[in-house]
Amino acid sequence: MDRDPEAPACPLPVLAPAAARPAANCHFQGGCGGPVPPELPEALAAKVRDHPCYSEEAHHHFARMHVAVAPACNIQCNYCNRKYDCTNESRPGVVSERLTPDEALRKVLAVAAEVPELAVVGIAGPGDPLANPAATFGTMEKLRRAAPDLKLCLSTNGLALPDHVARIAGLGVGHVTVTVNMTDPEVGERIYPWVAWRGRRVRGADASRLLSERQLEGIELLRGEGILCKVNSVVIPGVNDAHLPEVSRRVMALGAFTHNLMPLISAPEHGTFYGRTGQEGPTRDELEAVQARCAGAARVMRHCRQCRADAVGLLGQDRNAEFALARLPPGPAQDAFDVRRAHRSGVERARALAARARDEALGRLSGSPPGLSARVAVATRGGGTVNEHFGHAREFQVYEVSREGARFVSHRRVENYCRGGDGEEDVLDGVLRALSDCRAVLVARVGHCPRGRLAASGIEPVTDAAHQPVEAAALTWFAGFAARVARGEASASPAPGGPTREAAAGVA
Ligand code: CLF
Ligand code: SF4
Repeated sequence: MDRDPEAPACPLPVLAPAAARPAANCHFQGGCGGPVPPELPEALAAKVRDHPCYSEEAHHHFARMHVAVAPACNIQCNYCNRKYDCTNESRPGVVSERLTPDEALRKVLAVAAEVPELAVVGIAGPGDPLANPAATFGTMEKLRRAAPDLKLCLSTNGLALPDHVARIAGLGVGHVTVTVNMTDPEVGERIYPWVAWRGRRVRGADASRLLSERQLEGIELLRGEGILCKVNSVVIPGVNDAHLPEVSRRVMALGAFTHNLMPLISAPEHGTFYGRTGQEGPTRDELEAVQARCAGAARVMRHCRQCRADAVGLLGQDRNAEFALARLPPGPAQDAFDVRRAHRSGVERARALAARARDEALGRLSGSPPGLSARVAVATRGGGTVNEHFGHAREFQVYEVSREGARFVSHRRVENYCRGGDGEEDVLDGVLRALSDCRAVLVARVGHCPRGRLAASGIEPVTDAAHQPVEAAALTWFAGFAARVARGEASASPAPGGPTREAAAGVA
C-alpha cells in the first residue's frame, strides 16, 4: 500500500518548546502563558496545513468526517457509556448508526461530493478502532484507493497500538490520536475499572499500568514511523488535573505533536460511572488553568469540539444527519477531487490576504501598551472571516488580543438567539453568560435588542469587521480599545462575570 505522499520520509524530530520562534501562521501556538513553540519544520507544517484538528488556523477552512465502523472496545473508561440513537449527544462514543466498511466508503464519497472542505476522514469509534482492526483497516484500504488525497486519521485508547503501528504506517495514515489520561497507575485506578488483555480482564492499578505502558510505547513507535501523534486527555477535576502536566512532559518527550486537554462531560442521564457518582467536569477557569500548566511542555490544542464518532463537517458543525445511510444514493457517488482541489486553491488565496491584513493591523498596534490585553468573541461559520449573524451563531470563538497578536482561547457553544425573527430572552441570558469574559463580540450583523443587552453587560457589539479576516478584525478592534483606554474612556480590566462548568464543556 502506498504511503501518504505528505508523510516525511524520516522519523519525526522531538519538538522542544524551548528556543522557540513564532509559527508562520499563528502568533500564539504555544497557548496561554506558555512559551512560543518552535517554527515547524516544513514537512510537519505541510502535514497539519489542512488538518482541522492539528492546526487551529486550518479549522476555519477544512472539514473532517468520522465513519463509525468500530463498535467494540477493549477497556472501560468511567466517563463512557456507548449507546446509540441520541442525536443531541456530543460525547465520545455516541453515534446514530454503525457502518460496515462498504457503507463507510459510500458515505465518504457522498460527503466528499457535497462538502468541498472535506480534508480528513477519521475513525474514532464508537468503540476503539484498534479493538476492531478488520473493520478499521478494511475501511481505510477502501478509502485509500477511492480518494487518495483525503487524509486518514485514527483515534485510539492506545492499548492495542503497538501491535498495529506498522499496518497504520503501511496504509499511509498520517495522524493518530492517543487518549492518555494518566501515566500514574494510582491516578488511572480512578479512571479505568478494567482493561481487556489477552482474553482476560485486568483490574486495579495493574490495568492502568499496562494501559499506560502500551500507550507510551505506541506513541514512541508512531514517531519512528513519521506519523503525527496528538494526545487527548480528559480533564477530570480532583482525579487527574494536577497530574496532567506530567502527562504532557512524558508524551512530548516521546514525540507527541500536540496535547489536547478536553473537559470531562458528565451528567447523571449519561449513565456513566462519573455521571452516576456526581463527578463534575472543570469550570472554564479550571480548564484554562490546566491548559496553561501543560503549555509549558506542550503545544496545546484548544479548538477541539469533542465530536461524535460519526461527526461530519467543519469542527463547529455536525452535518451527519444530512448523510444518514437511508439518504445516501444507492451506488458510490462520483468523487469530487477537482472540487476539493479548487477549494484548497481558494483557501491559499484567502490565507495570503488574511496574513497581509493581520500584519498591517499588527503594525498599527506597535504603540499600544505591552501589558494590555482583552478577550474578543467572534461569530464565524467558517472561511476565516467574521461572517455570522449574532442571532444565528451556535458558537463563538474567543481570542485573547494584545499588541502581540490574536490568540485563540476557546469556543463557546450557545443556543442560537434568533428563532424565526424573534429572540428569546433566556437564550440571550445564556449567550451573555458564555461571553462574560469578553470585551467585544465581532459579528456580521446584530439586532437592536441584543445590541443593547450586550452593551449593558460590558460586551461591545461590533459590526464594522463584517466579512473581514478574523485575526485582523480582532486586532483592529483592539487598536480602538487601546486608544480608548489611553484616553480614559474604557477600563483595562476584564468584563465582570464568572465562568461556569457548562461553559467549560461548550454549553452555555
Ligand atoms: Fe477525527 Fe480526531 Fe482525527 Fe480530528 S477529531 S480522529 S484528530 S479527524 Fe478533532 Fe473532534 Fe477534537 Fe478529535 S475536534 S474530538 S481532536
Ligand atoms: Fe469509551 Fe473510548 Fe473509553 Fe472505550 S476507550 S470505554 S470507547 S471512551
